[in-house]
Amino acid sequence: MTEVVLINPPDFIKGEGKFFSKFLSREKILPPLGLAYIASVLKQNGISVKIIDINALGVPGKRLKEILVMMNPSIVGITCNTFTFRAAMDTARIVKDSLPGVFLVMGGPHITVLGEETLRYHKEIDCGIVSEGEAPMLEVAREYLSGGNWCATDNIIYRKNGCVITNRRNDRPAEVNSIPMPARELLPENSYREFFSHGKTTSLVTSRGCAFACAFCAKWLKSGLRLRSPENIILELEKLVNGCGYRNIIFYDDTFTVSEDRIRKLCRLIIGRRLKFRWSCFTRADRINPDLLLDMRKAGCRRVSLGIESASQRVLDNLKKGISMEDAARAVRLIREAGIQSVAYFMYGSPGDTPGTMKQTFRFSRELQPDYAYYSITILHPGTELYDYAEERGYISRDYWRQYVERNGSFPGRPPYLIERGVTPEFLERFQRNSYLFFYMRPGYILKKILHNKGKESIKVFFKVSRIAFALAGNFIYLKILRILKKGSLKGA
Ligand code: B12
Ligand code: SF4
Repeated sequence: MTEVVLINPPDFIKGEGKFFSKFLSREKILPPLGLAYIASVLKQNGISVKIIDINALGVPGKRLKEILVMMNPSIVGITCNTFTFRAAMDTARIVKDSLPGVFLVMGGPHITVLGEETLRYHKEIDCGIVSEGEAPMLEVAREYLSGGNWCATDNIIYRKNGCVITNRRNDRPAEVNSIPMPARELLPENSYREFFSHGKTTSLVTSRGCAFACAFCAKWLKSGLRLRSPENIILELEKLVNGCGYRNIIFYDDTFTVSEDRIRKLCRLIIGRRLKFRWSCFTRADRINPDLLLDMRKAGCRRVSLGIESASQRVLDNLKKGISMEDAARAVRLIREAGIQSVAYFMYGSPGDTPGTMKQTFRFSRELQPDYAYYSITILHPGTELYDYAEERGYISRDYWRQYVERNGSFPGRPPYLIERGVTPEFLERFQRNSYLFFYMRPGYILKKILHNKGKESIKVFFKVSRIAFALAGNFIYLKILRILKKGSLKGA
C-alpha cells in the first residue's frame, strides 16, 4: 500500500509560450530533486511513498486519475513554483476529483512566498509547507497517518474554521550533510535530459541557499548558504556514476564554486576515485580562477555557465548583481583557456534597460565569444526586490503574477515584462529573437564550431543549436513577410 504520493506537475502549459522557451522546456527535463529529497526522508522513516513525475512522463489527466485511484494514497503532495502554479492547481483538482478524501499537501517556492494567499483561494489544498520540506512533511505525514495533531507542525499553513493559519516558526534548517540522498530510484531515471548532454543524465545540488542577493531572485526563499562537504558529495557521485551508470551530471547549485577549497577538494576526490563522467555547473564571474578551473577540467568539467546579465553597469547595479563587465570578460576568457566551454546568460528588460543598453549587451555578448549564449527577458517573480520595485513605481499591481500564470486573455502565456523607457513587450521579444539569430548564425561562429567540434557529441550539440538558429531564421523571415503583406493590405484598404 502507498501512503504518500508526490507529484511533479508539468512545467510548461501545452500550446503556450513562445517558440524558444517551448523548445528549451522539451530539451531540459530534469529530476524534481525537492520531491526526491522528501521521499527519501519519508522512506527512511518507514512511510511508503511513490513519485509521479508528470513533467518527465507526460501523464494525461485521465491516466493520472486511474493511477491515483489504483494507488489509493492517504496523502498526496504536489510541488509548486510560480511558473508551474497553474499546472499545480490543475493537478490538485484532478487529485481531489479522483480521491475526494485525500489529504492534499503543497510545497515549493511558490508556497513559500505566497502560501497564505494560495490556501485562501484554493480550497483543494489542505496544508501548505513553506521553505525546506523534509522535516515538516515528515511530521505532518506521521501525525496525519496516526490520527495525531499535524496542525502543531512548524513551517506549515492550514485552514481552521474558514481562517488560514500559519506556523512559520522554525527558521533553523537541517544540517545539510545529514539530509539523506534523494530517492532517485522512485523517478523515471532514463527520462531526464539536457540540451547539451548525451547519455544518462541527472542533476545534483551540493548546497542549500545562496550567499548573494540579486534583485531578480527569490532570495528570501533561502535560509543562508549551507554547503555539503566534498566527502558527502562524493558518496552521492559514486552511487550515481558507478551504481547507476550516469555519464552526465549537472550541478544545479546557484554558485557552485562559492568556496574554492571545497571544489578543489571535490575535484581531487573525483580524480582519486577514478569517477569517469562529464559535468557542468553554474557559477558567478567573480568566483573562478585559473588553478581552480584547471582542477575542474581534470575532474571532468566540460561546461561552466555564468549569469552575465547586462553590459550596462547601471543595469548590473540595479540588479544588485555585484559583478562588473571586466569580471565577465575575464571569466569567459579563463574558462576558454582552461579548455572548458562557457555558456553566458543575458537578460533584457531589467530596470534601467533601454534599447541602447540592450544593443550594448548584445554587442558585448558577441565580443566575449562564449561557446553558447542564452538571452532571456527579465521576469518579475513575486517576493523578489524587482517585483517590489515595479509595484512601487506602479508598473504592476500586487497580484500581477497571476497574469503571468493564469490569464489567457490580454496577456496570453506571456511573462510580466518590466516596461520602462519605451522597452515594450513586443520590442523585447523581437530583440530576444534577433539576438539568438545574430549570435548563432554568424558564419565565423559556425565555422569555428565545425573546426573545433571534434567529438561526436559536440557535433550533435552543434546541430541542435543550428536547428534552433534555422528555425529562428525561418520565423524571422516569416514575420518580415507578414509585416510586408500587412502594410500592403493596409495600403490597399
Ligand atoms: C534546477 C532549477 C531549474 C530547472 C528545472 C527545475 C527542476 N526540475 O527542478 C530549469 C533549468 C528547467 C529551471 C527553469 C526555470 N526556473 Co528554476 N530553478 C532551479 C533551481 C536552481 C534548483 C531546483 C532544485 O533542484 N533545488 C533543490 C531542491 C532540494 O529544492 P526545492 O526544489 O526548492 O525543494 C525543496 C522545497 O522547495 C520544498 N518543496 C518543494 N516541493 C515540495 C513539495 C511538497 C509536497 C513539500 C512538502 C515541499 C516541497 O522541499 C524541498 C526540499 O527541501 C532553483 C533554485 C534553488 N536553489 O532551489 C531554481 C528556481 C526553482 N527556478 C526559478 C525560476 C524563476 C525559473 C525560471 C522561470 C527562470 C527563467 N527566467 O527562465 C525557469 C522556468 C522554466 C519554465 N519551464 O518555464 C525560481 C522559482 C521562483 C518561484 N517563485 O517559483 C527558483 C527558486 C530560483 C530562484 N531563486 O529564484 N529551473
Ligand atoms: S541569482 Fe543566483 S547568485 Fe543571485 S541571489 Fe539568486 S541564486 Fe544567488
